[in-house]
Amino acid sequence: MNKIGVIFDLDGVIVDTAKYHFLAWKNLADDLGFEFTEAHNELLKGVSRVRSLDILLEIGNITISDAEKQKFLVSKNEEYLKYITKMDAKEILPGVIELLDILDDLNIKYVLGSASKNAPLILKQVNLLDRFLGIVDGNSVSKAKPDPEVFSIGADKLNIKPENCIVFEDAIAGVEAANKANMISVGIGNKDTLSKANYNFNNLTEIPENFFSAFLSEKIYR
Ligand code: B16
Ligand code: MG
Repeated sequence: MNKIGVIFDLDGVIVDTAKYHFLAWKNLADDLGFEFTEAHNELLKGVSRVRSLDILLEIGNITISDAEKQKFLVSKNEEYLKYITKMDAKEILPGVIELLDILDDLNIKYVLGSASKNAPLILKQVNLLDRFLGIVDGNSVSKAKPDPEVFSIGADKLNIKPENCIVFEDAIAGVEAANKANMISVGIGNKDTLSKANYNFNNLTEIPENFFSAFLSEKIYR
């Protein structure tokens, strides 16, 4: 019997869409007349689109009406979609396919838990949509990460108890959300940045082959 389930974040874990978010947000900042750097873009990782715009406007020290914000959210996404619709399977990050194959072999179910409202389109572009049991994205939640809602819905879809779900995340807000959901958090990326994660790896190629089977055999099962 399966005792564990897995929830994957999308941007920064399965694919690197942060670079396209950067180009689209930078385009908006250029139009508004201020500099938006890659360091600024780090602040937007794992954060919802609406919150990202607020952070960007804070950086530019700009105040605008809600109607204008709405207009910018639409135009930013249109710009972002120009990049997304050109994506293909070559953009899947190293180690992803191997990890999904291991999970399939062990009969462990997995779902997506992403802040992105474009998550289904992105998975379709890279040919991974059919591999996931379910998708929880920015359209499915009322509260964004670090709220645990996205992962709690994921656990429901997996039909696995939260404490037996393993979450792969690259963002501080996502690790915090997984911890709040009482799940096992795996930080992908800088260990110092993601110090609150239960486990840390630089990328998915570093996950030991027996990582999941060790949980299944209850050697490190909580
Ligand atoms: P969208 P994740 C997040 O994806 C991105 O990291 C974040 O930069 C973005 O603002 C958010 O999705 C919303 O994306 O504009 O497509 O709805 O890391 O949660 O998979
Ligand atoms: Mg992410």
